[in-house]
Amino acid sequence: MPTIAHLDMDAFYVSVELLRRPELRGKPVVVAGTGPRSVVTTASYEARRFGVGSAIPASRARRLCPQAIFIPPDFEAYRSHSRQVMAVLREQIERVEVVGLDEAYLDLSDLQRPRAAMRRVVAEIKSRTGLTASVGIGPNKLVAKVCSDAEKPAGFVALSREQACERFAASAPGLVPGIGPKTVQRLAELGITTLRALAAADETMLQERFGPNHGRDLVARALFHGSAQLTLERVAVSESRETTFPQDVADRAEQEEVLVTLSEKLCQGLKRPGRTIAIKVRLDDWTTVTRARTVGEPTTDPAIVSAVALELLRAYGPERPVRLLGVRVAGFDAPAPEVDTGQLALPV
Ligand code: TTP
Ligand code: MG
Repeated sequence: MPTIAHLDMDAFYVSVELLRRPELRGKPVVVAGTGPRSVVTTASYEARRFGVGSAIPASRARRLCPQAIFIPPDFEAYRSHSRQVMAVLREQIERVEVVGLDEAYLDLSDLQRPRAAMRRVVAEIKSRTGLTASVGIGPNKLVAKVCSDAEKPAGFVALSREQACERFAASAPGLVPGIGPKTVQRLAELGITTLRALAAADETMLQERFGPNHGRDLVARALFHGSAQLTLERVAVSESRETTFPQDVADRAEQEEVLVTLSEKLCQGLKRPGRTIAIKVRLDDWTTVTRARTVGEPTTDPAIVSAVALELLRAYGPERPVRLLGVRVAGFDAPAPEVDTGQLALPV
């Protein structure tokens, strides 16, 4: 029996802003662009009480809640906090599917005590970032997702499929992801305004109205049937930078300079420290050679990477002009914090 959790950060962008402006806690706060046509990205729970929510025009938000404090978005800050949150998930849970900056599914099927595991995850996120998250747990992604939203903020709801049907029976069909506003409208025209009614609706009638697949799918969703399959991330096994010269380079000093620049660029983009440093050298006759060395401590330090890369180049000592140079770092201990770099297929 699969056990899936969905974790979603509470009022994510606003919560990140409140970390550096704690004096705004408890107040209506809105993160929105400043242009005339900008929209609200996040509203604090205090602002939501005034009807201010994601995606409404900022001008409307100002009318609904004139006392709200408006903050322009700082996506770099949200990304960096997101990375910290996702790092906690990956450290504690083996199978993780990140679906956005502030949410992820986790496969808890193999764990003895899945709820305890998620309590630890939430506590660790709080202690490392100061941010709160809400968690839903269920036998599939649909139940988990609806549960994570049910008691925000700092919610923690675990339900079986049957319990989910019961608990959300009186809710509008739009509560369930995948049932959009247009469908909700058309269902209402048929007198179907609750999940209970949708679950009990005549499937043949729905199939006639919505098409065979959509009709069947609507009933299945209302019954909280759904997939427990996570789209797992590919773990990058290495990261590299390389460059092909416009003209072959015979001068060793020039080759070394390029290798240092490549090492610096590579280290800037490295998401995790690696143990193995390698170079790739392609000569003007297309002979391609790689040389690698493993260092004691995993590193992202450009000084170390470039020093090792230079040693490897000197030890090899290319005897013909060089067409291409590359540097690679591999041997990462933890899984990649982001979906693969697109460089998996390139062997050194
Ligand atoms: P959500 O998780 O939908 O919202 P939230 O985290 O702000 O609030 P909740 O407590 O209800 O989960 O979205 C996560 C972030 O994505 C949100 O902080 C801002 C951004 N976002 C937008 O930029 N535009 C949008 O329309 C939505 C819904 C979210
Ligand atoms: Mg959220």
